Order: sequence, then C-alpha cells, then structure tokens
Amino acid sequence: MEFVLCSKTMTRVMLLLLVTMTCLVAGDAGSTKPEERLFNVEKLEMFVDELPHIPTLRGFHFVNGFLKPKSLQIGMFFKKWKFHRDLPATPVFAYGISKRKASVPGPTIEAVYGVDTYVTWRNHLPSSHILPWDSTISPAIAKRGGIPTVVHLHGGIHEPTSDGNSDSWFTSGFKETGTKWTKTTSHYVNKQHPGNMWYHDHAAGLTRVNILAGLLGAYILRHSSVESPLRLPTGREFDRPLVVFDRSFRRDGSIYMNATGNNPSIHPQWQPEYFGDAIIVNGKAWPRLTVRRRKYRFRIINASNARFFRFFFSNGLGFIVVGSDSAYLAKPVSTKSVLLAPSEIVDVVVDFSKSTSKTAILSNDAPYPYPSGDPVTEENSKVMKFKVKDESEADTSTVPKKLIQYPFADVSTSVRTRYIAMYEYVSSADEPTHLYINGLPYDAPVTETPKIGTSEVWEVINLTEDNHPLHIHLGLFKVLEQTALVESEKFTDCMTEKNNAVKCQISKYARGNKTVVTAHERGWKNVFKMMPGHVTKILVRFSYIHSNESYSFDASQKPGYVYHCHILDHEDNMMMRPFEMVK
Ligand SMILES: *[C@@H]1O[C@H](CO)[C@@H](O)[C@H](O)[C@H]1NC(C)=O
Ligand SMILES: *[C@@H]1O[C@H](CO)[C@@H](O)[C@H](O)[C@H]1NC(C)=O
Ligand SMILES: *[C@@H]1O[C@H](CO)[C@@H](O)[C@H](O)[C@H]1NC(C)=O
Ligand SMILES: *[C@@H]1O[C@H](CO)[C@@H](O)[C@H](O)[C@H]1NC(C)=O
Ligand SMILES: CC(=O)N[C@H]1CO[C@H](CO)[C@@H](O)[C@@H]1O
Ligand SMILES: [Cu+2]
Repeated sequence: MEFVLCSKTMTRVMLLLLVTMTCLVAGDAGSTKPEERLFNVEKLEMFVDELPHIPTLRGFHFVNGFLKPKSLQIGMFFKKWKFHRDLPATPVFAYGISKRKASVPGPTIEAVYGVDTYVTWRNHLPSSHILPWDSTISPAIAKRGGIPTVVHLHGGIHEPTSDGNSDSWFTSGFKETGTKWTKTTSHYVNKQHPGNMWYHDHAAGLTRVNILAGLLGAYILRHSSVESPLRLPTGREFDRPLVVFDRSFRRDGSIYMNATGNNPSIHPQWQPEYFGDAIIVNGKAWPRLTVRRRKYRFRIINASNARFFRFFFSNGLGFIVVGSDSAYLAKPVSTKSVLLAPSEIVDVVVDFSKSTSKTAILSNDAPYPYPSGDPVTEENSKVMKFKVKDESEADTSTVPKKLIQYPFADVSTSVRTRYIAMYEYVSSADEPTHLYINGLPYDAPVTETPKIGTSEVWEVINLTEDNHPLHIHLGLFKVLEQTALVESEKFTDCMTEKNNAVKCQISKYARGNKTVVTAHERGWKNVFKMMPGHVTKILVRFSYIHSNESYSFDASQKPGYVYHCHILDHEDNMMMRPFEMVK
C-alpha cells in the first residue's frame, strides 16, 4: 500500500530513505484510529497560563553610542514545549540562539531603521520530521536525509538572495541545499517604513508542516524619529506582539496533523486546510494577562495555517487600529472587531481604562473554512482573557488623530494591469487535489517581470470557493476595490478553457456588487483576503512606500521573489508563482 502510494514520484533509492519517514506515517494512520489518540482540548481549563513574554533579540547594537549593524546566529532546534499547564510537553521545532533558549514562537527580532541586521539561520533539526509530510507535493526532498528549511522575513523589503526563496532550502549543517540556495547569511537592510513583520519557514512543499512544528517568530522594525512623536504605548509591558495560531494535540502532547490525505491515491497526506482545536497565543493555549487600567498596544500576528479570526471583546471593549500588516495607517480607526486572515497582522491599541468589567475575553467568531465553513466551537471562539485591575491610573500614552501619512498613490501611478486568476482542481470524488495561480504550477517559468520602481494594478480573480489571502513578497499593495462576478459560472467555464481574462471578457462579468474595503484595511498591506467569486483590484508598489529612493539593493538578482496564497496548505500544493524584477 505505502509502496504504491509513494512510488509515484520517487526513485527506489529515495524510497528507501523516505519509507520510514513519510510513508509509514501515512500507513500508520490507516491501521490505528488516530482520533482515539487525540487529546480532547475541552478538558483543558482556559486562562490558567500567564501570557508569556517572548524573548527578544536586538538586530543592532551600540558602539560608542552609535547604532551599528548586528550579526545574529539563530538556530532551529528540536525540543519540548509546554503549550498548557495540563497538556504533556509537546515535541516542537523552535527558533532560538540555543536549544535551551529556543521558543515557540521564536524570539522577537527588534530592528531599527537604517541599521542592517544579518542573520545566519542554522538548521539543527533531526533527520526525520515530527509531523507527517507528503513527498508527492514536496519539491524539497533532501536525498541524504534531514529536514529542508529556509527562512522568509514576511513583509521585508530586501534582496532576493535573502528572501527565503522556497528552493533555497538547506538541511542540518548545510549538508544539502535546494537549487536556488546561494548563501548562509541573510541580510535585512531595514530601509523600509517601520512596522510589523514575521519570519517563518518557507521550504517548498514543507512550509505548512515546518510552521506547524513551531518555526515562526515576530520581527519589529522601529524608526524612533518617526514613531516617538506619536506617543503610542511603548515598552516591554505595554507594547506586545500577540502571535496567534491553532493546533490540535494527541494524548501524549504531540501535535496532531491528519496523516491521511483527502485524496490519498493522489496525495497520501495533503489536505486542503489545517485547523487545530486549541487557540495558542505566544506559545500558550488560551492564556491570561492581568492588565492595568490604561492603553496597551498589541501587534497581533495571525500565524495559523488556514484559520481566519474575527476578534472582538466579550465585554464590548473596542480596538483602535493603528497599523496593518507592515505599515501604519494615516489615521487611527476605531472598531469593535477585526477580521484577520492567515498571516495578516493588525496593530491595535486597546484602552482598558474604558473596560466596564473586570475581565475581557478576546474572542473569535470566524467560521472555518472562512467564510462558508462551520461555525466556531466553544473552544476556538475564545482566544485569551484579560483581567483588568481595579485601580485607575494616569496614562501618558496617546493615540494621535493623525498617524503616518505616506505619499498618495492611486491607479494613475500604475504602468500596467495584470490578471491573476486562482484555480482549484478536484478529483473525480470532488475533493481538492491542488491549486494553481494563472493555471500554472510554482515551478513553471516566470511569467511576471515588473519593473523596479513602478506600480502596477493586479486584478485578482478568485475562481474557487475559498477566501485566499494573497501575499506578495517585496511589494506592498493597496486594496482598491472588490467586485462580485456576475454570471460567474459562464466566466469560470471560459477561464477553465482559455485561462485568459481578457479573452474571457472579464469587464463584462466584473460588474456585480462591490464590497466596501473596511477603513482599517485601506492602508498599505502585504496580505489581503481575496473573496470567492470576486475580482479584487489592488495597486502593487515595487518601491519603498515612504520615499522615492530606489531600493538600496539589487532587486533584479536571481532567484527573484514569489507571490502566493498564505493558506499554507495551498501554498505548499502549488498556489505560488515566482516573479523577477527587471531594471
Ligand atoms: C483524516 O482524514 C481522513 C481523510 O480526509 C478522514 O477520513 C478522517 O476522518 C480524518 N481523521 C480525523 C481524525 O479527522
Ligand atoms: C490567521 O491566518 C489563517 C491563515 O492564514 C487564517 O485562516 C486565520 O483565520 C487567521 N486568523 C486570524 C485570527 O486572523
Ligand atoms: C447586490 O446588492 C443588492 C442590495 O444589497 C442585493 O439586493 C442584490 O441581491 C445583490 N446582488 C448580488 C448579485 O449579490
Ligand atoms: C514621488 O514622486 C511622485 C511624482 O513626482 C510624487 O508625487 C510623490 O509625492 C513622491 N513621493 C515621495 C515620497 O517623495
Ligand atoms: C463561493 C463562491 O462564490 N464561489 C464562486 C467563485 O468564483 C467562481 C467563478 O466566478 C464561481 O463559479 C463560484 O461560485
Ligand atoms: Cu489559498
């Protein structure tokens, strides 16, 4: 059985190596009942663990009072992690400066504007994975064993050779490297606008399992002359990243991922979307935090594989949104709820002096899959609890009426329009088998070559039933409008046959209702939710957003960049395309 499933894309030699690692895991799931071994998270008491402070690493240092570039060494280690007081310790892959200090999420890297940060990412992982993986979709297969990894700084504007291209993977000790690997140290120039990024694994076909295993962390870029005048809440206690993701566990504490694919004869393990039962914040399931009656800034990063979150407070407390994925908004936006797709970031201020009760539960009511899936359960409707202290106190932090106004950008700055169509393919049993952008797999030759320093309009056509968060490396974008397709079946038929939006007369179909882009999502972003059955028009800028200076590095180098769906299970199964910048 395993042999038949796995031999499809493998030689006998590779098979010998992989049989134990992959195929047996897949086979194992069939013979014993995995559900019997699942940990019932309903048994975990919520809000018993304190919200951890994630360790921080400075990506700069002071020499004689001057800020100087810093070189960091960050390893990937196999260790155990306590996700909850009453859950046995979980084997994870964690980033850190040593095995002992490695954490899930990994250390928060703090960088400052204009000071280069260099990171040598080192793979110290064992020879086999802690999660099942699917060799039929993974182009990253280490012939000599080991786990391919590569790190992408999400939201970063930096050279292609430091972008963590999916084919630039490497195994433990750099024993083996992917086809596009060039060097051991990544160079993050930090010349962009201040804001929130995150780093995570990006190995071809393995991203979903490597991130699920724990390989992710936050990266904050600060620019004090721009940010200090805003007087937002600052400091370790009042300005905190909240890294949120979902996981399921087995009774022994290990992370549970279904090892049987939805189309096992095609892909033995791959499933179109991973959802976990427990909601984890900064490495603890449903933690709690005691807060003072004042303002706090939370940089909320959605690091789930596929779960969307719509956050709101149980006691009606609101959010003041000050920034999105990587950039400040021009003006703060007050809202009672925020919808976050996988890998989207929202930067909010919460003023607990306005709380009318002693506790505020951060909650979630997004169906999964979003938007048409199951309603949330009791467990995944709760995220964490804030206990608000009684004493009122003076608060010198503010939320100014104006934040940071970046130069005006509209369609008039666009030099061309591209059509980007999202396709899902199904088996005869009507189960998803894989997803493509523009009808092409990731490894087909480059078709997009934007010019450095220009802006382009991309019309993203979602021909599937899911909401796909599109992420573009290097470029930032503004969402211009989302328009429903009319007679979408006719249009889909044409696209399925011709794969050409112009020939299929998109303008004839893209004239349905327009969905209003919420106020806090009108700033610069690097991920946005592409609604099913809609055309989403975005303005993509291939230069800095805060100045007209050209990139301080050569963006036209190989291997270029990528754009992809950030549902990791989709990205791994080919919903990703390369692009190369030209001068
Ligand atoms: C695992 O996935 C298979 C195929 O989709 C499904 O039949 C099975 O019920 C799943 N197991 C669990 C525990 O969800
Ligand atoms: C996080 O991102 C995942 C996938 O990218 C998405 O499915 C999920 O809804 C998001 N959750 C939040 C809280 O934004
Ligand atoms: C467009 O919006 C109107 C008003 O809300 C609604 O009546 C109509 O059904 C919508 N049309 C489509 C195609 O969804
Ligand atoms: C960049 O140049 C354009 C056109 O000259 C101008 O409108 C825009 O304000 C400039 N942006 C910055 C940040 O200087
Ligand atoms: C759920 C949904 O609206 N799906 C639509 C996605 O787009 C295709 C093509 O326009 C439609 O056929 C689907 O109905
Ligand atoms: Cu997707």
